[in-house]
Amino acid sequence: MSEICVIGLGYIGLPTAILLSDGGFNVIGVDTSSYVIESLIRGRSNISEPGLSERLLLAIHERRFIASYDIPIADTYIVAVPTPFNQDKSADLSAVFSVIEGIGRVMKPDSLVIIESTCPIGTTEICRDKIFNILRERNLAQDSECINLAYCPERVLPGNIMEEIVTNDRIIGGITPNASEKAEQIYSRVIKGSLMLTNSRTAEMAKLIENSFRDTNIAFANEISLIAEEVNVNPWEVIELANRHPRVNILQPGPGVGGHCIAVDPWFLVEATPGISRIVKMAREVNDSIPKTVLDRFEKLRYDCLENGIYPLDVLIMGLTFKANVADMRESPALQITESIVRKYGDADHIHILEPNIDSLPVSIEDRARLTTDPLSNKNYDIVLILVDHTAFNIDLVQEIVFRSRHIIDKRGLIRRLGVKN
Ligand code: SAJ
Repeated sequence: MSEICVIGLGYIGLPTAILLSDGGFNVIGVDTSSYVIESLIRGRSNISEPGLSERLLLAIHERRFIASYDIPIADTYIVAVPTPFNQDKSADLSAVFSVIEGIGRVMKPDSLVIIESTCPIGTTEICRDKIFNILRERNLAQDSECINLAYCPERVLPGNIMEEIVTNDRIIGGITPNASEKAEQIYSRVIKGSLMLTNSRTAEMAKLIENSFRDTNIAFANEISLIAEEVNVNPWEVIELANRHPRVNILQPGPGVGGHCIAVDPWFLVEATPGISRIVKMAREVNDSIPKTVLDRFEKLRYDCLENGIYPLDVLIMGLTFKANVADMRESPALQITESIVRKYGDADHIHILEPNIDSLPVSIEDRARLTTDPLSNKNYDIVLILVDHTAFNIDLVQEIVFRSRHIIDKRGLIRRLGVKN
């Protein structure tokens, strides 16, 4: 039985490992985090994704999947470690390079290495050179053309990963045509979508432009919403009406763009071609500026309350995660906004947080805000911020909260979408 080692057991690596293990491969999952490995050894998933935990438990029970700290000798390696950005927005590839070097030290010369982590254009070629140098030192390679390395970006949507990981079309960018074909053989065993073969640079760029496309379009929606508010037009209504044009499809405005992908990846394009990627850069800047506009609005409403002798203010914040129906708070604009409010006005008796996807508040706000499971236990709220449109925020709940609130900042258009009377 062919052995696959998946390195980096996060939102992409773990679902990929389980997909491959269900597809008949023996899978060894590797991570450096003791929390991740210890959770997995006990059969518990370290990430929350619908449909994952049951399949994980079964794969561990049947020993089709095992978790380890060490990179083993394997037929295939899949790299799914994070590629964050540095303070100056340049890509931090230290995790990818360290894993590639670790693989190089143990791999067989004909092992296949696949990189799924989002990377700047040209990274796979650098990785090929690193692997080649190590294999040459080990007297296992004379020619870098023999190395089987491919870049195969993931494109699954958090919240629907277990479905999309099977059905999405995939890009396979081999460093050589032979490497592409080898990677295709692996993915074709478990993926129902089409597999499209190309070179590594094109595959790297395709991943970056997919997320930049979305970021740019969300930035447009956010800018439209700021214009609409300025000229006293409902942003959601105007976008809904414009979208009735047969060739217009504007995305939804929000409190900003979060998550570990869209808020990060466009910077890799900007870093590579700073003078040219002007729209990409500006979209990032527009989206990054939105939380501040929400805070400015909050300050105005707070001032209005104080003017009317209301103090202390009861504030309800609905949603902390980066988007609806996930527990992930990475780069979350909702969390960023909440942290600013708590930093300035934190008070565990008066800042109420409604976030049904978490059991405890992040450390940054835990002492000066309260996680509530029953927002209706409070009689009235002076300011309510709707920052995430979780399904749990249904019409009955939102209607009751609206009745009890003096001011509402609805950054998701939930009131209009649910048909709540305001
Ligand atoms: N958002 C809006 N308005 C919208 C859509 C999204 O404000 O109309 C916000 C969300 O609230 C969230 C952020 O954008 O804060 C990102 O959410 P998302 O659902 O658009 O995307 P992600 O980050 O969960 O996943 C993206 C996906 N990429 C694309 O849709 C092009 C996914 O397919 C990728 O696999 C993933 O990035 C990734 O890993 O790169």
